Amino acid sequence: MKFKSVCSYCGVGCGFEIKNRIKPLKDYPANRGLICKKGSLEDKVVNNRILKPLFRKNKNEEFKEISYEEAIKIITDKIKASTPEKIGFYLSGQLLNEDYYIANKLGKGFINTANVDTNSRTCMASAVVGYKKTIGSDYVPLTMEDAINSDLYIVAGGNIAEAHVVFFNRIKRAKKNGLKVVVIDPRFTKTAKIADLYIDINVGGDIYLFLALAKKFLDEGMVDFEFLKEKVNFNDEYFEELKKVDIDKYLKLAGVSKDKFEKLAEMWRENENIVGSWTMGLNQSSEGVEKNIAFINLFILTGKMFKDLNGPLSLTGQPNAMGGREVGGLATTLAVHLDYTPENVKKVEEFWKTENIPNKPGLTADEMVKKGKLKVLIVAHTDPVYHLPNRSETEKAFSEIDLVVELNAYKGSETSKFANLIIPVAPWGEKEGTQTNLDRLITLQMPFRKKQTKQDWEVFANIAKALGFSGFDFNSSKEVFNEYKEMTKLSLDMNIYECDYDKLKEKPFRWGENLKEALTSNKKANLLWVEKQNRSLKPDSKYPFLLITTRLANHWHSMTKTAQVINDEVEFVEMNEEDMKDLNIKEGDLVLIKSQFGEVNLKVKKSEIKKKVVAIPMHYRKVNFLTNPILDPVSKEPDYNHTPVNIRKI
Ligand SMILES: Nc1nc2c(c(=O)[nH]1)N[C@H]1C(S)=C(S)[C@@H](COP(=O)(O)OP(=O)(O)OC[C@H]3O[C@@H](n4cnc5c(=O)[nH]c(N)nc54)[C@H](O)[C@@H]3O)O[C@H]1N2
Ligand SMILES: Nc1nc2c(c(=O)[nH]1)N[C@H]1C(S)=C(S)[C@@H](COP(=O)(O)OP(=O)(O)OC[C@H]3O[C@@H](n4cnc5c(=O)[nH]c(N)nc54)[C@H](O)[C@@H]3O)O[C@H]1N2
Ligand code: SF4
Ligand SMILES: [Mo]
Repeated sequence: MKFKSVCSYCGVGCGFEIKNRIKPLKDYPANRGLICKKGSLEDKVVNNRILKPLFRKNKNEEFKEISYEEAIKIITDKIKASTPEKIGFYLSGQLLNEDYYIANKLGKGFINTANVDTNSRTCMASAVVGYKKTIGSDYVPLTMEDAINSDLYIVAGGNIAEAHVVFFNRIKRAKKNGLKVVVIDPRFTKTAKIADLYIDINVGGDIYLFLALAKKFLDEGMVDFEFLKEKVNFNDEYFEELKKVDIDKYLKLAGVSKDKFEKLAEMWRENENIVGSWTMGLNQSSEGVEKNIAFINLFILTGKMFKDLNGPLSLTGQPNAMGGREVGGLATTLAVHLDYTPENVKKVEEFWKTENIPNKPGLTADEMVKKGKLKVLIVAHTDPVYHLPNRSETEKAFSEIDLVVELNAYKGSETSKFANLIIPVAPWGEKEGTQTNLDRLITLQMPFRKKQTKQDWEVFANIAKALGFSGFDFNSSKEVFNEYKEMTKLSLDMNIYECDYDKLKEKPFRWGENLKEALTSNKKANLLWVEKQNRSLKPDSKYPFLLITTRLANHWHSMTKTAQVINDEVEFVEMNEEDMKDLNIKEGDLVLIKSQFGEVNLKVKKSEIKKKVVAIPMHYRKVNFLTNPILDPVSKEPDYNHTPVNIRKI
């Protein structure tokens, strides 16, 4: 028998047919018959499944197998003995919408804790704030197809060749039909190799470059004032500030040559349809929100917004990062794109038939773990001990939480070392439900193996029922989805209620197809002045290099599954040739990399990377022993790409 399903790795969301092996679907909008190596090996059986709940009272004891009922009782007893603000849910952009919906309903709606956040905080939070501030809603206003069919595609701080492989291959194909590509990155990445213009920016130089470009637009009459008058809220102050920008000075600070800058401006002038994308190079920063706004402003200023083939297309990384945002899985949202206002709280209470929903946002991921003084933390489909910055501090915080519960399908996460209770759940291939890819396409994962354990939402529903809450009696993922879609009627922008679950088996559903304007109160976008900030740590004589962390095409984050089927090396640090010479280092030499937070040893790999910048794959599980704890003050996204380090040959 043949099955249709969708890849559970990245945000591209490729459609598959599964018979004896995985085959990409030709008519699927996200991949049009293409697939990458990770996706094609996704059905390989990996042998590290967890199948029985494991418990230990103290974190230094051995785990013992217990029954599922006992596990649920341990959780509910502890929840009853705690106050809501001491309870946290740490969710993931890899959970399905149904899992997210039930966890959010249980946490915010019934346990009444606002501390329900997700690993998307470390990933897309800056883009969420950027979109909300500029276009009034966390709504990605265009699609991958727009980028493919545009004239000029700009990628700033993203490496689609490794992180969105199938999309990259479609962009590469589109180049044959005339698409021009610009890449802005401190590393000459695989994406940069196909670029018509590669801009080797300094780490953290983006805001300088974007402001210099905005000033150039003003100087050269490229600002579309008609569009601004009609579609944008702006004031003179923005232009007064912009006039003060000294282009030459800013380019120097950005590390960008005048030639490259002129070429970029010329390409912007000469191309009608322009799409710009960004990922972690802009988001994971202490000024992630400002970087997002400065980039989006370029499209607003030139009127390249709210029309086909134009605009700022943030690329989400995880398969359901968008769905998590839609359901309301971030601590800063209540549910279905509704923020915490008294009216929204009331609406949601009525919908869920509950009361006492908190009236303000909860703690965000890193804060919840490190400042929340939590008694209970439930972690699902993510590995925060591995992925949060400043690992020593993370470990200390985890060891102080009374009951750490981990829902995982596989053994051996870093978080499991600090868990008291591990509950097995069904992974991709065994479970069923929906996810939203990076361009609003709701897709359906279908099982093709026998389910061996419950899936995530069932565990959350069982906890809810054991606590005596009503509204959790669901028999299938479809029933959960149907309640969720009904709830989207409360949101102002999402027409997910029009999506039919059964039809998803044949065809995905794209919400928001007809939205072609800002979602602010007067339907106009906001042009906001932002400047370069001074929040990150700076290199000095003790720590003279800047560390950034990156991804590789064939591995997925902590490599739970990919390390079992793919051998690509992840234990290396990329360095520039001149820096290697200065330190008398050869390729393959072992070096000690030290930051003020920790140290690791790795082999050196020669790379075309900006001088005094080094890069380590984030798949290397110890990478966050090095990274700094600074967060963007608004999005609370970590500054993963800005840690001063020292390098010494050993
Ligand atoms: N194969 C694979 N694909 C994945 C993932 C995976 O684990 N493996 N994970 C998924 C997830 S969750 C995510 S979030 C995405 C991430 O997707 P990407 O963000 O594209 O992946 P990274 O490799 O982290 O790339 C960040 C890029 O930003 C550059 N950079 C660093 N600092 C700066 C800066 O200050 N300015 C600029 N302009 N650039 C900078 C880095 O050199 C790097 O090339 O990938 C998704 N896809
Ligand atoms: N230094 C540095 N740190 C980073 C980043 C970076 O670029 N640099 N990127 C950040 C970003 S963007 C992200 S998205 C995070 C990613 O970091 P994580 O989310 O921590 O990484 P994963 O390895 O994807 O973790 C997924 C976990 O879910 C488990 N799992 C698999 N299937 C299921 C299932 O069906 N149900 C459940 N409950 N569990 C399952 C897997 O075994 C694994 O333990 O890392 C962040 N941390
Ligand atoms: S590009 Fe992303 S969604 Fe597509 S097969 Fe590869 S990992 Fe899966
Ligand atoms: Mo991510």
